[in-house]
Amino acid sequence: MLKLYHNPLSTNSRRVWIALLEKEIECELVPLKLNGDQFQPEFLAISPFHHVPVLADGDFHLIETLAILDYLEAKYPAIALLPQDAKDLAIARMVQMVTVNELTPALSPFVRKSFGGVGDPEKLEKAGQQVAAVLRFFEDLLGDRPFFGSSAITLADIVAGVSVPWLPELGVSLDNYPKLQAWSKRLNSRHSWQQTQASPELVEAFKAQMKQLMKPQQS
Ligand SMILES: N[C@@H](CCC(=O)N[C@@H](CS)C(=O)NCC(=O)O)C(=O)O
Repeated sequence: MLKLYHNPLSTNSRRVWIALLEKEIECELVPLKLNGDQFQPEFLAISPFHHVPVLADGDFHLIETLAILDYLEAKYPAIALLPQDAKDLAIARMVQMVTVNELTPALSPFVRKSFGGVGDPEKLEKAGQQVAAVLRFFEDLLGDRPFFGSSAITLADIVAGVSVPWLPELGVSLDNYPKLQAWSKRLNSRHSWQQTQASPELVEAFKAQMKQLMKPQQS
């Protein structure tokens, strides 16, 4: 059976976990606390950059979320999570890359602020503009279809769909993006999203830990 080394609060781990559930692939979950256990030699041997997720298929160990998703799609095609049409396939890949390369880095100041950190107004303003540009791009790209490049869920929805629906919690409103709002609702109601949602207790404990860590930087 496949093994997924993950952390319940890791967005990247969640993407792979959701894909496994959507594709109905059985998998053993191996949780890491990321409290230093990711630096243990046994884990570094399979994940040299000490990150989760790691997918183990027998002796084959795979890191990097997008590579893992591609592997699952190629090895388990029965429930397809990528469109066939050339343009739609490109849209699905584009959304994955824009999420990782444009949206995710711009979220850092918002995440920091939501954990009680002191937000640098200039950085927040710049990051806010970048997030808005991504949301406008995604809103237009979604068009009148329920999912990116498809009438059925794709890897693009999985990759963007653990970040965009989280934005209101970070203080970024989706009010100006009605299509993305409806799409977020659609995803949040899926079994795979609900099953992989971190418990409120876990989220609160993590926030408290982050606040503690950020204390010296605030004084
Ligand atoms: N590029 C990697 C990034 C993975 C990543 O940053 N994982 C975080 C959790 S979301 C992690 O393991 N952090 C702990 C650490 O780096 O020590 C991917 O897409 O899988």
